[in-house]
Amino acid sequence: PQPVYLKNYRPPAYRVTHTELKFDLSPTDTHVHAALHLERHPDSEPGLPLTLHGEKLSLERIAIDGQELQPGEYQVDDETLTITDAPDRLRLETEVVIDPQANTALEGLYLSNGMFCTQCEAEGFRRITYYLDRPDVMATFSTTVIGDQKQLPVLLSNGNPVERGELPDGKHFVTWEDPHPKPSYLFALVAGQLEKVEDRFTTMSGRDVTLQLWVEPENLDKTEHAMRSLKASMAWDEQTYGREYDLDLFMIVAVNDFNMGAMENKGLNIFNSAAVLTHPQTATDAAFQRVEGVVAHEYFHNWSGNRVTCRDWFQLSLKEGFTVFRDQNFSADMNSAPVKRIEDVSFLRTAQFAEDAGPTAHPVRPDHYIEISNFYTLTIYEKGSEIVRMLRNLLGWEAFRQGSDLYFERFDGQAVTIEDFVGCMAEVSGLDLDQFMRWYSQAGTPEIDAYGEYDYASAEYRLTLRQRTPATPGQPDKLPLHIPVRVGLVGTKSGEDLTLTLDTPDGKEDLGKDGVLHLREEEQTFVFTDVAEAPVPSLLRGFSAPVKLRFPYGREDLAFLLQNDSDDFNRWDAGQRLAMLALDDLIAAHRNGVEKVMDPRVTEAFRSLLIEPNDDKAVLAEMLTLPSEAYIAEQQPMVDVDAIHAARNFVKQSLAVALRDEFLALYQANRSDAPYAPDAEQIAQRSLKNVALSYLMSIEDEEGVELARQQFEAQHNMTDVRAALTLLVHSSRGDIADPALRAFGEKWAHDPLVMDQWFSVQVTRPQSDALERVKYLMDHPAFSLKNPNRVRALIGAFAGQNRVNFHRLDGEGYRLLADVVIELNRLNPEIAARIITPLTRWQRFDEQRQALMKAELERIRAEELSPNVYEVVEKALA
Ligand code: DPP
Ligand code: ZN
Repeated sequence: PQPVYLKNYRPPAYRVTHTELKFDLSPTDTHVHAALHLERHPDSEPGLPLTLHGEKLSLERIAIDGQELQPGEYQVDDETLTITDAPDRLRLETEVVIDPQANTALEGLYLSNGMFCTQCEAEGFRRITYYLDRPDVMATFSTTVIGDQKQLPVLLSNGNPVERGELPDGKHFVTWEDPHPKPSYLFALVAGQLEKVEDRFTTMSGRDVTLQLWVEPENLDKTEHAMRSLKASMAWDEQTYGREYDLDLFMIVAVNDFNMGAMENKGLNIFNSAAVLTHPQTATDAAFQRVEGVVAHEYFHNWSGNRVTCRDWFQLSLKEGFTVFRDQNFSADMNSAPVKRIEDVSFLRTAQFAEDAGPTAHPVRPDHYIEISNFYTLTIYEKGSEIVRMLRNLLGWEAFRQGSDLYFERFDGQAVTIEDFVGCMAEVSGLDLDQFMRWYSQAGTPEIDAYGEYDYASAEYRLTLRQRTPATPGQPDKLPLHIPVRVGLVGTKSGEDLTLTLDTPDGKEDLGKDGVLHLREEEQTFVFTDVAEAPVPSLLRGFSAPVKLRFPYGREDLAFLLQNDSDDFNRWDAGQRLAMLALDDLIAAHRNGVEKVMDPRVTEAFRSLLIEPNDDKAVLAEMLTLPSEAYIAEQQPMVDVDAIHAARNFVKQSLAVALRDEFLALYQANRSDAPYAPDAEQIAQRSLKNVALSYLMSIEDEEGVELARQQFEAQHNMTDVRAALTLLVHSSRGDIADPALRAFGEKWAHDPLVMDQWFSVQVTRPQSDALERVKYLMDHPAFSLKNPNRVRALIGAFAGQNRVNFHRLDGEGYRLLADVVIELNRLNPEIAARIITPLTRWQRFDEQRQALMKAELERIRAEELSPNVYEVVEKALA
C-alpha cells in the first residue's frame, strides 16, 4: 500500500452537482443504481480523466447521457473506474451489485441483526457505488430505498421523505431528498424492523423540527436520556454558538454492530447502541454521561463538519477537534465543570500522551497516511480539541465566538482547511497566530521545565520556563511552540492568590490574580514585581496547554496547593503530584526489594480532605482517586507493571488502614434510596460513595465486604451494582463474588450491552487467572469477534486495563492479542488496527517483554495484511 500526501492535494477533475440513488435491498445482492450529474471542476487541471472510486462493486451497467458505454470506453480496477473522454458536463449512470451480508468490515452498506445500515466515513461510500468519494465533492442527494415490506418496514435516508408507495412482489419504497449539498461520507441509509420514539423541538427562528429515535423494539425503554440530551444539545448550540438546525426532521438510529461511537450523517445520525441506549438498570452513570456527550457531539457536527466540512482528510481535526471542544463544553455546562475538565485531562494525559510518545505519533494535521481510518485518533480528536481550547483562551470567549461566526458564515456549504479556521480567529482578534500553527504540524507532547525564585529584598519572583518537544518518527527536530501558560502565585502566608505584575519591555503589565504567560521562545524568564510574600506558583492552571510541565515542588508545596489553590484543576493536580512523589519512592523500593514505607504527608493530605471537605462532592471524589496505573506508567522512564501495581496497591491500602473510619463514614453519608436520576448531584454522591467503598475493599475490611455485598444485592441501579460487583470480583472473596457474577450473567444474558460489562469486570481482575478467563469467555455464546463492542469489552479491556496480566512474563497475553489481531485483520481491519495498540508500545518495557512483544508483531507482519494493520505494524517495527 502507498501513502497519500497532503502536499499532493489537487482539486477533483469533476464535481457532482446532484446525485440520484436507487437501492433495491437484498442481503446478498443489493442493486445500487446511481445517476450522477457531473461537470468539470473550474479549478481542475485541463485534460484530467474522470476517475471514480469504487471497491468491491460488481458493475452491471454504465451509461453517459443515456448512451451505454462499451468495454474500452472505460477502465475498471480494484479501486477505480476511469473514463478518459468524458464530456465537460454529463449524466453518468451506473448500476452495481453489492453483498451487504458478506461485509464484516462494517464499512459501506452492511447487515446488523437483519437491519441494513451504512457507515461511509471516511471512505465507505466507494463500497456502495462508483463516486468521487472525497469530502471536497459536495452534492444534493435524492435517494430511493426499495425493500421487502415485511422484512424492512422502515426505510430511512438523509433529508426529508418526499414520496412513498407500494411495489409489486411485496416490496415498497421511500424517496428521500436532502437539499443541503454534502460529501459522500455523510450519506446514510437504514432499513429494518425498527420502532421509533418521537419528540419535537422548535428552533430559535421558529422551525418546528421532528426528532425521531429509531431502535429495535426491545430497546424502546432505553431512549429517554438520549432524547433529552438531543434537545439540550440543540438548545445549547443556539445559545452558545448561535447555530440552529436546518431540516424539518432529525433522526438517530441505534445499531448493534458499529465500528465507532456514532456518525453524524446529515439528518440521520447512526449510533453504536452503546452510545445511545441507557436505562438505570442497565447503564452506569459513566454510560449516561457518554451518551449525553456523544449525542451532543454528533448533533454539533451538523455545523462543525456538515455545513462546513473538510477539504481533504488531512484536515480531519478541523471538524473533530472543534466538535470535541464543543461537546466538552456542553458536558461541562450540564454537569460538574471542574470534574469534566479533570476527566478530559486525565484521558488526554494517559492515552493521548502515550500515543504522542509511541511509534504511531503524528501531528494533529498529519502530512501523509496509508489508511485514513487509522487516523481517527486521540491526537486528532483530543489534542485537536486542546488546540481549539488554547485558541479560545488566547482570544477570550467573545472574540472566539466572533471568529466562529465568521467561519460558519464565510465557509457555509464549503470544504475547507485548518488555515481557514485559524485565519478567521486571527482576523477577528488581530492576533498573530503564525507560530501557533505549529501545534498542527508538530507531533509529540511538549515538555516544559519550570524553575522559580523569590527574592525577598526586591520582592520579585522570577519564573523561568524552558520548552522542548521530543523527536517523533519522521520529525527529529522541533521548533518552539507558542504555549499559553496560565499561572497564579499563591502567597504562603495568606494562602491567597497574589496580584500579578509582570515586568515587560514596555513597562509593567497587570495580570490580575490569574494570568496567561505567552511562552514563545525555547527559554523565557518572566519577572513578577511587588510580590509581597513568598509564593508557591500554581502553573498551567486549568491545564491551559497540552504539555508536560515539571517544577521542583517539595511535598509541603504540593500539600499547600492542595489546600489553597483557587484553581480546582490545579488543586486536584497538586494532589496527584503529591501521590506521584510517594509512588515513585515506592516503585523504587519495590524494585530494590526494600520494605515499603507510606509517606505520612500523603495520608495527612487525604485526612484533611476527608475531615474538612471544602469541595463539592464531585470534585472530592476525584481528589480521593489515586492516579491510574496507566497514568503512573506514563510518568516512568521504563514501565515496570508489577512495581507500579504493587506501589499503587500499597498506597491505597495504607490510606484505607489509616482512614478506615473516615471512609466508612463517607460511605454511609452518601447512601441514598432516592429513585435513580443521572443528574450531577446524584452522580457525585454515587462516585463518592463508591470511591469510599473501593478503599474499604482494598483491605477487604469485613464491614466493607458486607456493604459491597448488600449494594450488589440491592440492585438499585447499574452504577452501584457494577461498582460493587467489580470490587468483589477483583477481591479474593470468591465466596461472594462467584455467585454474584453468576446471578448477574443469568439475569442479563439477553442484553448484550450489559453482558459487555460482565465481560469487562471479569477480565480486568488482577488475579493471575484473568488470562484463562479471557480465553474461556471468548467461547461464551454472548461473545463474537464480529461485534466491535464485544471485542472491546473482552479483548480491549484485558489488554488495555489489566496491565499485570496482559504483560505476563510468559508472553501469553501478547500471544492472545496477536491471535485476535490476525483473525480480525480478515474480518474487520479497522478494529484490528485499533485493538493492536498495546503491542505497539513495546519500547516502554524491559528487554524481555520487548522481545516478546516484537516477536508477536513479527508474527502478525508475516500474515497477508489489510492496509490498516500493515500501516500500524510497519510503524511499530520501524
Ligand atoms: N465522525 C465521527 C465522529 O467523530 C466518527 N466517525 O463523530
Ligand atoms: Zn466527530
